[in-house]
Amino acid sequence: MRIGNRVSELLGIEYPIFQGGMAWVATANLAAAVSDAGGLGIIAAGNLNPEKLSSEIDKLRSLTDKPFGVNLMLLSPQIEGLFEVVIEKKVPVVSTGAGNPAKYMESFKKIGTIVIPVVASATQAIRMEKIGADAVVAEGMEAGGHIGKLTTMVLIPEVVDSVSIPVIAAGGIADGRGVAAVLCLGAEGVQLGTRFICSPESEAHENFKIKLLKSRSLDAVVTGNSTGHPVRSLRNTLTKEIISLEKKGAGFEEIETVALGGLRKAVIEGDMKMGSVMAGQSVGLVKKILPVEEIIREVFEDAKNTIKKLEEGEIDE
Ligand code: TUI
Repeated sequence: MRIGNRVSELLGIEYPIFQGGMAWVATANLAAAVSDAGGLGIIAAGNLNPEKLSSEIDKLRSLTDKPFGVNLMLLSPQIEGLFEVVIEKKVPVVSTGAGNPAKYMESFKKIGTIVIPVVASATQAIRMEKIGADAVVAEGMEAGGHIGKLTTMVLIPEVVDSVSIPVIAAGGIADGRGVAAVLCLGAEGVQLGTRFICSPESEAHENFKIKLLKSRSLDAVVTGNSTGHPVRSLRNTLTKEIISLEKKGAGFEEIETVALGGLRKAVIEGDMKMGSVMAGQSVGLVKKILPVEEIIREVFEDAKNTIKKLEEGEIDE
C-alpha cells in the first residue's frame, strides 16, 4: 500500500507530508532536508526581510532540486517585498498564514505557483477555494504559535465536507497514529511542525530542542485568549507574566510588547525563560531527536501499520 494521492501528485513529492512554516525555525537547511527526503520543505518568511528570503531560497536550491515551498505570514510588515521575491524566484509552492492571500492570487497563478493557504475554519477554507487555492492546510488549535479555536478532530471533517480541493491536516500530529487518524477524517496530507524541530537539520537552539523533548502536552499552554490573539507556547516565565498581565486586563499592545521578539529569543538565543517557546500539544509525543529522513520514514511506516491493523480487525492488539 502506498500513501500517495492528489497531494503528492499535485506537488510531485513522494510522501504527502509538509513541514510547517515556523518563523525562525523553518530555514533553508531544514526545508531542504524535508524536500530531499520526499516531503515538502517550507521556508518560513515570517521573520525574514526580502534579501534574506532570496538568499535562503538560493541556499535551498543549492541543497536539493526537489519541490519546496515558502510560507508567507501575511501580517509581516515586509509582506510586499517578500511576495515579490517569491514571484521573482518562481517558488513552486506558497503557503500562507494569518490572513487572506486573495490580492496575490492572480500573480501566483500567472507563473504557475501552487497556493496552499493555512485555514482554521471551514468558512475560511470555502473562501480560499473560491479565490483559486489549489489545496488548504487546515490547522487545529493543538498546533503551536498563533492558533484558531477548533480542534483538528472537528476541523478536518468539516473542511473536507466543505471544499473539493485537497485538505492537509495540521495541529497535534507527530507520529504515524496521528497520520492514520487524519486520513480517516478525510485529509489527504499532513503538516508537522513541532516534530521537525527535533531533528539535527533544524537550526533551533539546543536549549529549545531539549525543552521540547522534556515537555508534556499540558505544558503547551495558550496565552492571548483575552485579546483575541491566542498563541500556544511552552509554559515558562514569559507565559506566566503574560497570563498575569491578562488577568489584570492588559490590552493587546501591552502584551505584544512583552512577547515581542520572544520567538527569536527562544529559537536563536536559547532563552527558555523569557523566550516564546512556540510548540504544539504534540510536543508530548516527541521523545527523540531523529534525522528528518528517519522521521518521515518512521511516521509513514507506522501510519501504514496502523491502517493495516485496522483492516485486519486487530484494533485491540
Ligand atoms: O500563522 C500561523 N501561526 C503562526 S504565524 C506565527 S509568526 C510570529 N508570531 C509571533 C511572533 C513572531 C512570529 C506564529 N504562529 N498559523 C496559520 C494560521 N493562519 N492559522 C490560522 C490562520 C488564519 C487566520 C486568519 C488564516 C486565515 C485568516 O483569515 C483569512 C480570512 O478569511 O480573512
